[in-house]
Amino acid sequence: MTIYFSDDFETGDMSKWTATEGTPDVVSTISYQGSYCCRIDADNEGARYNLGQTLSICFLKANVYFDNLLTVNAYRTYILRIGQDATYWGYPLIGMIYNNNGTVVWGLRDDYYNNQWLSTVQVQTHKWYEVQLEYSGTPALYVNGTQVITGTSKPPKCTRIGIGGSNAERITFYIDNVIVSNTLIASVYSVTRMLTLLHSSNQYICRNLVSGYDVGVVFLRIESVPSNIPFDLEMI
Ligand SMILES: [Ca+2]
Ligand SMILES: [Ca+2]
Repeated sequence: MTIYFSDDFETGDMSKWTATEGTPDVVSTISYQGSYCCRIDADNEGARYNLGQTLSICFLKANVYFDNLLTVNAYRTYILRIGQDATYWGYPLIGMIYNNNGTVVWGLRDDYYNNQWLSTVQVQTHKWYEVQLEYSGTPALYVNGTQVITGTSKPPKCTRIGIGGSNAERITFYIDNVIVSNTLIASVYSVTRMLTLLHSSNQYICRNLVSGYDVGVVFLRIESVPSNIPFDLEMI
């Protein structure tokens, strides 16, 4: 696995990003991990990072928390962006939330070809989500380790990633633990579920431990089942 970029915002600022857009701020009032995360609460607010290369495949993962949700039908808020930023917003592939006739759901949007695809998975306030956006032959969005929607088109190039963006209703949300990789990044939800199962049944052999990874049979010695993540697995 190659990690192209990560930010847990524990620097207390947005200094890891190539550029900020609007005025995203780093706050200590809430975080998924550590003391800090990024707060976005305005339209066209976020940040972007120049990968310094053109990728054919890319995965962008982050933890996201919503203070409030979209109340107006057909309004959308961008959370994660992958693509080219030749222009201001760069017509990226977007992981978003969308008000679909009163129900706020997770969705995927290709700004370049003006396509969008909506899942049926509802979004809730006041809980941390793990969201992952896949730029590949089949673009996809994953929420808490489960693929919720796929797309059929994508921007021609992947050179930059971003958080935030279009947010005309100006909802407030928080982002922590941004990571960009060349492979699907393991979901802590899959691992946590498996560890709980293993712990309760005292079984230490499992298949396909991590969603998206075909690891075959692995043997684990579980030192503990922590209430928070990340945690270490020791191969024996
Ligand atoms: Ca943090
Ligand atoms: Ca702001």
